[in-house]
Amino acid sequence: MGKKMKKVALIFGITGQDGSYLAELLLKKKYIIHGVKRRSSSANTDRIDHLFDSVNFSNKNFFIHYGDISDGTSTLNIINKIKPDEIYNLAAQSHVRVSFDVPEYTADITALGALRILESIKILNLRKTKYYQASSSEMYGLVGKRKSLNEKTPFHPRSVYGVSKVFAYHAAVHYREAYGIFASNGILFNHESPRRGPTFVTKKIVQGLVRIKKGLQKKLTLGNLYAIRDWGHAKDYAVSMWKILQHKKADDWVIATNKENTVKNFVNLTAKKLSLRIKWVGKGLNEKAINIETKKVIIDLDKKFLRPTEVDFLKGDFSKARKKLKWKPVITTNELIEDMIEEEILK
Ligand code: NAP
Ligand code: F7E
Repeated sequence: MGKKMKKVALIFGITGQDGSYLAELLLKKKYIIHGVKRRSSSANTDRIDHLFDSVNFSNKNFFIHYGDISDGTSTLNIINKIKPDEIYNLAAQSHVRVSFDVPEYTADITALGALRILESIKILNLRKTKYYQASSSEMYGLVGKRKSLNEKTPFHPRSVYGVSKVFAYHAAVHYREAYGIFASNGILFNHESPRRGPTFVTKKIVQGLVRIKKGLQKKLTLGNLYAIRDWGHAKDYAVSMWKILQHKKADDWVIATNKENTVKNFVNLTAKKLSLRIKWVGKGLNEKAINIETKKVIIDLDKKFLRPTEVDFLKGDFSKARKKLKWKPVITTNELIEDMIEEEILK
């Protein structure tokens, strides 16, 4: 009997928040990992530098390749060279607000990028390669009733980011139905971590309030305080991605915590953990938070952080994943905030 072959995974978007947690998880599971990094003028491997030799771009089980999912030839060549067991497509222009400014670019990367990977699997006739699509709760968009959303809830996206994710979702379903490719969608609700990009609201709040506490910043400026989100921890959600591809058949899965919080609640919870006593005053765009001790305004609002169309409410019902994948979130919102604060304080 020969030695059991190690599984090979190819991760598009390995330099992002989720890519880094997924890479850590798969290395622990003894995978050989290939990651695709796009060329940038300054370093973009901060989140994965601890996993490989950044000079030679590799270690024994971890290899980085230059590539870009806007480039169909490079995408096809990488997939052909590696012929992975599993492909995780986490690459995207992932910022909703930014998608209003760069819609065509967002669609090229977030929608057509997914198509390019699926088409490569088809052209190369990789019958055994499984495909994971990073789908998003932003696909739901405008929700009628404020109830938990599941795999059967219809989509009504509110941004080109959301529209692009709906395209990529349906592309995965289509390649599954038309060509028998094992293509699954993880419909992930918001998930955060110390590695979250600085312009997403949770990181912006934690970073801002920690800096205010340290006396390094005077004020934090936000947009809509009343949007409701279901925030989980990216580390838990990386586990779900892997489980989705280990399931016996390709399918679509909601991954969430089924808990809701407004942006304002997230601010209040973070301020409390930092022992910053705040009081909210004013209405609409004039709403502000005052530091009770110093009497200074430490949070105000600016309309530049509002979106032409907002997604007011997102909360996910992950019963299907709980039952069939035996997945559930482990890290609570409070622990998530503590984890984010801890990392920020050490900076
Ligand atoms: P992220 O931190 O923004 O990471 C996105 C990754 O995509 C980065 O590695 C980025 O590279 C890469 N990328 C961007 N354009 C690319 C291109 N043209 N070619 C190749 N790679 C490219 O996002 P994340 O939070 O980890 O999310 C991972 C995926 O899940 C994304 O598809 C996102 O849309 C989706 N999603 C996220 C959430 C969430 O709450 N985090 C929820 C649902 C779905 P650089 O490092 O060079 O920028
Ligand atoms: O906004 C409000 C904002 O940018 C959350 C991405 O990972 O999750 C993420 O998209 C809420 C929105 O995330 C500010 O209007 C208020 O209602 O952190 P965010 P998002 O748009 O929910 C989904 C699931 C993804 O798939 C995406 O890739 O917070 N908000 N004030 C603000 N948002 C930002 N960014 N900045 C503010 O100042």
